[in-house]
Amino acid sequence: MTDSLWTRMKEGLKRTRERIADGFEAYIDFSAIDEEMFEDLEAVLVQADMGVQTAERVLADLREAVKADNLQGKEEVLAALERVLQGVVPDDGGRELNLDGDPSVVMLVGVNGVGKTTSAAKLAWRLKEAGHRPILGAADTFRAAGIEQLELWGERAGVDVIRHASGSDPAAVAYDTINAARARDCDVVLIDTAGRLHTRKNLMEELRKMCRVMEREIPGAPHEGMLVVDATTGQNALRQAEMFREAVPLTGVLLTKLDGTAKGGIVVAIEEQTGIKVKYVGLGEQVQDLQPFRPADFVRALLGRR
Ligand SMILES: Nc1nc2c(ncn2[C@@H]2O[C@H](COP(=O)(O)OP(=O)(O)O)[C@@H](O)[C@H]2O)c(=O)[nH]1
Ligand SMILES: [Mg+2]
Repeated sequence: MTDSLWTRMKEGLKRTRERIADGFEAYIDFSAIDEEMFEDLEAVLVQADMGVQTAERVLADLREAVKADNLQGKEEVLAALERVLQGVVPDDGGRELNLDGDPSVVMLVGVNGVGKTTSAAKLAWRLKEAGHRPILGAADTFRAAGIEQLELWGERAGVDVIRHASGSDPAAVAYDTINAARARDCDVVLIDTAGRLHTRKNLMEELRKMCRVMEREIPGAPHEGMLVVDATTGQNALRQAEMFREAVPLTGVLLTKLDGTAKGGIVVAIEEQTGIKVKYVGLGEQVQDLQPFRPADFVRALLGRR
């Protein structure tokens, strides 16, 4: 199990790793540990979408480590870089879902197309595998196709989906899903939401209202406000975090489509700049392709080490 998670992570990060490793090969002269080397290293990290601000912090820490321990040569510098990155994306817990509620509510938010609906079902599948009794709420009522999509994925995951007609009030769907969870003895409520941004103000209002309705039913709900972001959009993810944060208390990030992008450095930027922990990563389109985020594996895979 562990090995297959590692293999998937490594496979998923292939393009990002190639960008970084090729960058190291092509642009960096490790024979002299000087300012030029540090600047080139920073440029490669920015290329992999770590963001300028985050790459600067990483390089500041790296400079210090190299100086303190008088490190020499490629191997020592890259080992130090690995340690620095692990400090930025720490393996210090806090990446588990908060399931303290009775039932617990996990709300998935994010802009259109990032992978909310599919990730809600993948998460439901994963929770079910772990012995939970999840239920899905189709609170993206904007399009009938969106509701049907969740129903289809719910079937794949073997998890019930609560739905209303398209166009109905998403808060009412959330309310009904909570009550269905109680009636059916489910312990985790997963709420899929809309993400259309051309009505941004309405969307944020709608999300706030859902939060109010759910909190009235279960104190502390939503227990998880999961921001779903698409890794291929790179730095845009940061703006999305700021935007959704105004409406929903965000407790975690679920980063989709890490497979097939060379922008995997965004994971580091998100954590460093928003302070929100990445809890899950999407590495493909199958129901099993959502993984808990394991930072040590991620950093190793990113740098192509071991
Ligand atoms: N390759 C890949 N595709 C994904 C991943 N997550 C979601 N998708 C695809 O992204 C598309 C949009 O997903 P959807 O859940 O409908 O997004 P929503 O609009 O946020 O609900 C679908 O085709 C998904 O299969 C992922 O981790 N990897
Ligand atoms: Mg959707």
